[in-house]
Amino acid sequence: MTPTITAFERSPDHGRGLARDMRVRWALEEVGQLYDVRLLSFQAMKEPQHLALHPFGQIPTYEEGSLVLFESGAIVLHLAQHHAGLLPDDENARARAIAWMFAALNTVEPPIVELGMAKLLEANEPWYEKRLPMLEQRLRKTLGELSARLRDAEWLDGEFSAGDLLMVSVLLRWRASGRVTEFPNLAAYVARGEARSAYRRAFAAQLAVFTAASSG
Ligand code: GTB
Repeated sequence: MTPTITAFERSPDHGRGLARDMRVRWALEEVGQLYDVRLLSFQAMKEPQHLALHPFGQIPTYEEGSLVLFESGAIVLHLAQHHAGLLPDDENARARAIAWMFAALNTVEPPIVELGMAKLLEANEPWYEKRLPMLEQRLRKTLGELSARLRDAEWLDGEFSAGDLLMVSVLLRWRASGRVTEFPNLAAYVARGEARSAYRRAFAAQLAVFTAASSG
């Protein structure tokens, strides 16, 4: 059965692959699973039909037969558990790869998003100048720790896994800020992820959606 995911009809990132359908598309491409995409406007995301699938009215969702999932991490984990290629067979290595998935979403993504959102939404607020260095320092600390663990390894723990897929996905938003010279090994790690053919196919697919919406 071909699963269906949801994505922005017109992504606010202008096709840069930063919206969270990208990580799901990438996982689908890594495991060789064909998929359909249902595109949604911001308005449609908040309507009852979509809220029945996603309690927070967001993208992405994943529908496969009677199964409906939301949360990009849960979707990637589901794909990794049901297809070969994104989690190691060894039980302990598998548990560690899943730990890296949680680390990406629970430890690394929050300070990246918080800094980005503050820059986007709070720049004119009286507290901004005081808050910014604190957010930057918090992110620098986390990235420094990740960088120290990765060193010059190709991936976080042996072979490429769903942990790397999510970590690279999360770091792409940091990379988009342009301030990557401080952690060259993380920048190189992100570039290795982007060089994977599955990533490139997923990126092209989401860009095609934005390009079509812009030319229409
Ligand atoms: N925790 C959820 C998950 O991982 O699936 C978060 C899902 C989420 O934040 N979805 C966003 C959404 O639907 C799209 S990805 N937002 C609409 C809404 O909440 O009303 C977030 C996103 C949006 C835009 C950019 N960008 O422009 O760069 C990057 C990321």
